[in-house]
Amino acid sequence: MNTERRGGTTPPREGRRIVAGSATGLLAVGAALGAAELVAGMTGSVSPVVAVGDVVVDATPAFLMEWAIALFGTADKVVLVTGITAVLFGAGAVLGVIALRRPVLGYAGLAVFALAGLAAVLLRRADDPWAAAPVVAGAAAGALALALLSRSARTARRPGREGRPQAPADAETAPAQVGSDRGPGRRGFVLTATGVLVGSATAGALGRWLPDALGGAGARSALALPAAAEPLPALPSGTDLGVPGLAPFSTPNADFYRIDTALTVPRLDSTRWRLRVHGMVDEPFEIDMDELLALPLVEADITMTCVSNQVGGDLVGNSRWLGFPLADLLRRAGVQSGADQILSTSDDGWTCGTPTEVVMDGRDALLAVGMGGEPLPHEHGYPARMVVPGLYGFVSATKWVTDIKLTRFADERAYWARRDWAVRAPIKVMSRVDVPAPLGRVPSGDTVLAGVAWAQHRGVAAVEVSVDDGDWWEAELAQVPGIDTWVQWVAETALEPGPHTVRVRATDATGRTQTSERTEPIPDGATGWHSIRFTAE
Ligand SMILES: Nc1nc2c(c(=O)[nH]1)N[C@H]1C(S)=C(S)[C@@H](COP(=O)(O)O)O[C@H]1N2
Ligand SMILES: [Mo]
Repeated sequence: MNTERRGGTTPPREGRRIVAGSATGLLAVGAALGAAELVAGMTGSVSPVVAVGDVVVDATPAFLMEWAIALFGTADKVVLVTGITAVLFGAGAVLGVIALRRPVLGYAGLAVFALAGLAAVLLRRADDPWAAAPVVAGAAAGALALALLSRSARTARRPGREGRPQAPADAETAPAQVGSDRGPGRRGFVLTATGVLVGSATAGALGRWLPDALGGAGARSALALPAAAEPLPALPSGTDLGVPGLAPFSTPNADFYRIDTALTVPRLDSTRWRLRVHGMVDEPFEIDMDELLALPLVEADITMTCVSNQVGGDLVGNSRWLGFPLADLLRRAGVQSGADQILSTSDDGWTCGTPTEVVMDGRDALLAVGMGGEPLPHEHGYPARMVVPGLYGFVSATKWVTDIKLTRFADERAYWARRDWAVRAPIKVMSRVDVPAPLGRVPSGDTVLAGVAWAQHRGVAAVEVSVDDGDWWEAELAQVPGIDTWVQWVAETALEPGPHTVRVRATDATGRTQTSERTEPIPDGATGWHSIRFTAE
């Protein structure tokens, strides 16, 4: 029952007002966010928190961005979204306390945040008729929660008025209620609060998973990919040496690295997806998913690499992609002369500039819909993305792509090019040691060294290894289906017990050997030899 204490141990009135008020404010913010997520999920429009985050990212100077990325790595998005949410909850707590005395100020505060959210979503998605819906729903839910909770909190704080029984005659219970402003009133508040909390959490979770769970026509689970018009043969045997610890030749979708600026993974609906091809073209057009899937699709084995990959890093992965040749799509539009840049834009506003000549030179540049035998995972661009063999992802691999504009490099700069990264960025020849693991322990005697090497669209001609600064010798290369993928390499050597170092370098098919000079990823990709230390015992 009531755990009322008396006299000096009762918190002062002011303290209770602060507790009830801040709880009210926190819960009202929760209700607003939950409702906004639910409506965003149902209407397929952008979440206001994400939209505000995008605005913050866009407004952040490059040096601060780099600092944040250096500090938080790929968790930078989580940090930003958490930060925005924390600011909202902090402001909510303060407003909740104020609102207990001056309700109008509480609603005014809510309105200010709603307007900021509205500005952010409209900035991001002026063309989406549903853009404002999540903010409106969030503001309504927030106001309702604020009204319910502050009424309940005020009731709880007013003994002898609404919701409080008159001091009962029963001597047993009377002491517990003398001077108390709790009892049923407080219970009412706790009940209301619990209801609001559960409701908001449920709404938020539903908003995130509803579209997929419902499995509507546009959900990823409902998308049936056609077979390629000319399917590729199975991978040649011997592409995967099966050495334990060595990256598999085909990266499973679930293990494929993920790099993007999206604050939360965009979850698009394929029935609402459209790609617009326009700019310096003779015949601009739009294509939807039904039309795209009706075209003769092709398959290609392509290894993607992120320019941010450090020497020895794992921001690289290989898959069999299904899609339509980008060059054919552009030919349909009729590219005008001088349009040297393909400026592609994702649903969430990220932009990417790709040299037109590279896409048109006959390589398997794709508008991809499938990856590893499945529709693209949401994380990797569902329902459609670009993949261009030989170019780092930031200048070629737009996920959730909805707009392709033919333009000139001299006229427009894409997202990373505006932030001091290169404009043209072919993938550099690179090799990595996977086995032994860094600082690993292996049995002495005959030892297996293994790894991967890549030089997409040129091909890897040779991989050399050197142990303990000794002579370079050539590793054995596994099979590859073409020049656009990485290749596994393996080398065997006899080792004395003790500490050892192995280093590796690759040479591409144009005769260019990986340089020993160590450079950072910015602006156009890291260079240097990968070496690892290990112990034979
Ligand atoms: N929409 C969008 N597409 C994007 C990016 C992005 O930030 N947003 N990042 C690019 C970068 S830098 C890389 S390396 C690849 C990574 O693709 P993945 O996450 O499927 O591995 O996506 C590219 N496509
Ligand atoms: Mo990247």
